[in-house]
Amino acid sequence: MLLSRRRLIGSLGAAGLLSGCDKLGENETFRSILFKAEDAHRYLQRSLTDRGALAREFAPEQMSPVFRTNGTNNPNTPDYQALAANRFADWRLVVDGQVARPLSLSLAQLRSMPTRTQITRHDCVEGWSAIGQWHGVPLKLLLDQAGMRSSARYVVFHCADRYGERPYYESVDLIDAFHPQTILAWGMNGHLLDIGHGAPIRLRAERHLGYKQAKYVMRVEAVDSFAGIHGGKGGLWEDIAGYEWYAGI
Ligand SMILES: Nc1nc2c(c(=O)[nH]1)N[C@H]1C(S)=C(S)[C@@H](COP(=O)(O)O)O[C@H]1N2
Ligand SMILES: [Mo]
Repeated sequence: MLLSRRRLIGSLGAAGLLSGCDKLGENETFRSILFKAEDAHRYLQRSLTDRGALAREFAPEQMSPVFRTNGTNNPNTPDYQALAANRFADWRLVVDGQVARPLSLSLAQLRSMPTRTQITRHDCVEGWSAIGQWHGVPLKLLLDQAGMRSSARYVVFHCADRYGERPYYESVDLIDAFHPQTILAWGMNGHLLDIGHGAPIRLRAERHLGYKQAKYVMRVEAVDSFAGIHGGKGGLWEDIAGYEWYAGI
């Protein structure tokens, strides 16, 4: 957002400078500056008002040769280790909360649903980025199948890994839950998701920073508020480290 505000000032400044200068409007250099300002302004409008806009997608040759892992890279609970030892054949994703029809889906069932593939850039607040390809089922399809109730306001992701007593958890609002690039990814870079990156499934909410991209998702819960979710701020880092719940980029 800081960057966006700077862009706003920049683009308003440029537009203001040019608006009174009719003759300059015929000058090629000035015309190109004007158009750049317009582009910046359009971008800004989107980032401020169009929450449904798509995150940038990249070409295969732009994928990072190395995509590092961060946070948990192998949940150390006996339950998770048992699921992993059996290649997640016994794993089930639960979709519940404010839904008419709670779901319990196997990895095979998730993989047989319509798949979206997208190459996007992951931005971690700790100061690194990587471009990777993700394969997964749009979250919208699961919420529709479960019959999400109109009382739902947020979708919470409960993960297998623990930070002390708590699991990792994150959440998004319904705009992001239904965003076309919000998927539960079971694959990465053309293969099944590995444990380091969140097997068997992890969230990709591409308009958000890295800590929103919950790995090792076990349960998707539709809620009307965060009151009953741990510290009440909608995510582990929000509750214990003061991170912003809205991590839009
Ligand atoms: N379950 C879980 N999800 C998580 C984390 C974590 O520790 N546990 N770390 C987050 C952070 S801060 C980042 S940057 C990304 C890292 O994803 P990667 O390991 O695939 O690079 O996962 C996010 N999702
Ligand atoms: Mo991160």
